[in-house]
Order: sequence, then structure tokens, then C-alpha cells
Amino acid sequence: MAVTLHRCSAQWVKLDGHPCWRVEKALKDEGLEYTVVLQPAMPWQRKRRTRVHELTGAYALPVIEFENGHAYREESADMAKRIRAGKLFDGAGDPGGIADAAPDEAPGA
Ligand SMILES: N[C@@H](CCC(=O)N[C@@H](CS)C(=O)NCC(=O)O)C(=O)O
Repeated sequence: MAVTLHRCSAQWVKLDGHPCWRVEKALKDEGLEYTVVLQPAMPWQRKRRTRVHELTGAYALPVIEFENGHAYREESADMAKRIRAGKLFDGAGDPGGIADAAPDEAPGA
């Protein structure tokens, strides 16, 4: 099952502390199939991340979109941990499950 990774456009930043790379690397390392949708990277460009906002009610990246249209967003370290634990798809179809945006990211954040 392929997923879509909505991530920032700063693809050249491959440092451990970079949130989007942390999650992309976890997908890669786990051999998961994914496509990338690049989103504007700068905070002042947030409002242009329209799909991200539709999915999560917020603008924070990275976000994983499943084939069923649900999305997964938490702190990137937690996302990477879940991916590496082989649990990415647990609850993926459940709107009350991991599909929700992280609670500390108020809509519009
Ligand atoms: N603590 C968050 C930080 C997320 C974050 O800063 N993501 C970057 C992209 S790698 C971003 O969205 N930057 C632009 C912005 O803050 O609007 C996490 O680890 O998930």
C-alpha cells in the first residue's frame, strides 16, 4: 500500500534533526512505497499548503496521506518511531485514530 508524503521542499537537508527528512528516511529504511508531494518550506508560505490543511486542519509538515484519504501527523520523531515499529498502517482508516493532527497543533498553526 503506497502512501503520499507531504513534506517541505528542502530536500537537500538530510540531517537527523530535520523533521521531513526524519520521516522520509524512516519510510525509505522500512522499504515502504511512497510518493512525495513537495510543499512550500517557509513559514510565511504556510497558507499555500492547502492539501495539508484539508487533511489535518493545520499546516505543519510532514504529513502522511493514506490511499483512503486519511492522514497521519504527529511530531516527526513519533511518526518515525511508528514507521520503524511497523505500525504505520495501524488505525490508518480510523478517523478517530492516528488520522488526527497532533493535538498541540491548533488549526491554522
Ligand atoms: N516539531 C515538529 C516540527 C515540524 C517542522 O518544523 N516542520 C518543518 C518542515 S521540515 C516546517 O513545517 N517548517 C515550516 C513551518 O514551520 O511552517 C516536528 O518535528 O514534527
